[in-house]
Amino acid sequence: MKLILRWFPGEDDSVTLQQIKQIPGISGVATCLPKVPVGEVWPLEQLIALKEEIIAAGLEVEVIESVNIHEDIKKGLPTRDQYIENYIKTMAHLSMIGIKCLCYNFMPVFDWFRSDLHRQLPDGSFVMSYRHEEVLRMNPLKMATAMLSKSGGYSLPGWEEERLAAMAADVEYYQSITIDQYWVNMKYFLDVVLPYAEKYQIKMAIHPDDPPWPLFGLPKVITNAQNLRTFFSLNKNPSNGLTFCTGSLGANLENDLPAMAREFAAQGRVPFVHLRNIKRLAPQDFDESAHPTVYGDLDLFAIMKALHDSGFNGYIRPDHGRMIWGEKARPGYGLYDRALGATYLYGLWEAITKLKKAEEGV
Ligand SMILES: [Mn+2]
Repeated sequence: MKLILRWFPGEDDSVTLQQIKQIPGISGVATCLPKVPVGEVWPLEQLIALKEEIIAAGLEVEVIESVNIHEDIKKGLPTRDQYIENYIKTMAHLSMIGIKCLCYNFMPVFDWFRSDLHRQLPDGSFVMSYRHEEVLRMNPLKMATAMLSKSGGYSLPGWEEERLAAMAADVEYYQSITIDQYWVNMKYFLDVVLPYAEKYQIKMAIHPDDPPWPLFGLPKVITNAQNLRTFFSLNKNPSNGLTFCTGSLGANLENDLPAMAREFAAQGRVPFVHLRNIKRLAPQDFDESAHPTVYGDLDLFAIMKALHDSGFNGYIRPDHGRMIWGEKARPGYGLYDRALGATYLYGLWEAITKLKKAEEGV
């Protein structure tokens, strides 16, 4: 297991590589080239420069989060082939700098939704929160404008401006296609891309839908165990994997996360894990919370144990943190609470490992 932290290059992050290097247990970062427009090839020179910057700080870069998928691929338009070709060229470049895991998502139009990016908790910390009724009262465009206006000047991953421009037309398009057609479009992409991923020794890791339920009539498919089984049945290539994001999947009360971690990690389908906790206030309302089990509804120990028992050997990162100690940063991506989360996760992993060794009498 390698513990990493997400980091955004090019002065689009309040957190520096030097600060990340000082967090106990962290071996590297998950990063991206945020300025390359969706659908274009990531230039090799920029990737080499990015890697050199990270290596110079004493950190590794083996995970990319994310190479976004052009909407034409998700829509299944004839123009998708060119974008898929570009995706494969990007993967070739990523393999040249030693990338081993590629996180992506197949969510229509938007990567994630919150109704509030700065909700204050009684302890004075600020968290991102989701209230279903509030979201339903907005249309997607209002939602996007509200989220961007509260991002504190940082880009919001997955909410790139070029996406927003075409948003209204995109939403209408997706409302007109069936879930079955959406699966077909996904399979088309996987069937072309996965043989290359295998050749380049890159594990593809699809991120679940966040939140994991239908919104605005858009198809949402990476939401629960049954749909994940469907997903893995689309293409059995060993490079076909999942980013097991506990905060996303955990928003659905019916998802048994330790059982899901056990099932999919044991099949070798989990190269990357996002660990965070959430506090549910109603079946479809939640606040993001501090990582330790007691602060939320997800049993982080049980999830870690399930991964450990299943021989998990991939990358883990603490996911969103709260904003604490007066920090100003991109919502969810400050230094302090993610560092606390990282050391908590590191401690859980050490304890599970040592207890098992003691039990085995090693
Ligand atoms: Mn996540």
